[in-house]
Amino acid sequence: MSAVTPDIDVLAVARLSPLLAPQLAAAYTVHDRLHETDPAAFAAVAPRIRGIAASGDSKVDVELIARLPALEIISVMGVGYDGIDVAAAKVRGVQVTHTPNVLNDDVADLAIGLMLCAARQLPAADRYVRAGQWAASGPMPLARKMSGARLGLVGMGRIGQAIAHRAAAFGMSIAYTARSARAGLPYRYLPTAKALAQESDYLVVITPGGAGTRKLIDAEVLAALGSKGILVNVARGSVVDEAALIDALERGVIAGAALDVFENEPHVPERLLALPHVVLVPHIGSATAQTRQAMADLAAANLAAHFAGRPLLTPVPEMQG
Ligand code: 8YV
Repeated sequence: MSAVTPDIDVLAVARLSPLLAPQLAAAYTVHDRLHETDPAAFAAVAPRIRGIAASGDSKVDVELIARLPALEIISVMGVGYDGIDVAAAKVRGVQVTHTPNVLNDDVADLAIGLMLCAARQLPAADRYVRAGQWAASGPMPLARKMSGARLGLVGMGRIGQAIAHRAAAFGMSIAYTARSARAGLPYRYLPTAKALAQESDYLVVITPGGAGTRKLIDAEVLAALGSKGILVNVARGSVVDEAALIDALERGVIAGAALDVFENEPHVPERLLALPHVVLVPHIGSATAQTRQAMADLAAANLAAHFAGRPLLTPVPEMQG
């Protein structure tokens, strides 16, 4: 635990995890979403704020950064930081940190779980038993086999590699797309999401969000995935054109989907809710007690390191070098 330095003011821009909030409260004066709840009080403390505590889905835009002249660091509890204007932070000399690696296993586990759920229709099977349909109507319709199928990964970073590693144990053939081929990996590289979808039974999205990947998975990619294909998204809702996805699911352009993330969380479109063969979970990729503890500790440790003048543990790549 870092030394108590209540003279340091930190703005929490997200509802902080209960695993992080006490750590920060013990070390700093924390202003909990004051910029949203009490603009007058925020205006009074804004000049003193030296740190921001954010989560993976927080927004920190150029306007907020401009209102915080003493800001030195933005610590994100999450690997994704697409909501943070890193360029604006950089211009101001504000550090940005995130929590990579500690959540790789959990997100990869969830991706495999969602593939199995969509392939074998596990949530629907559970509902079938509970509703008494097994006894009333006999066996369920047949599902789809996952082992040995073709997996296409959109994104081949640390989590993508963790998913591939697991998928290999299911005897899946593995291909991926990314901005460029990654040296030293035993997986086939395809230059576009469409080319990858064409050769995949399961298309798993695990690429960072942000402007560079917005609606990368569009109607054309979904058509290429085809009527036996299943889409899994454990990245960001912004990477998939949600309207095109709903349309593709309703019209049988693809077979199914399993989604951990959505365009406008926590709101999930009614039309998606109405589709029984779609598996929906509420952004739980990293949501285990063990991993959230590790993420909270790392987010707190980055702030502590900064304010103690030590090197940051996990600055975002744009801040390195
Ligand atoms: C959570 C995430 O949404 O790590 C990320 O990028 O999306 C998630 O782990 C969140 O950041 C938890 O604070």
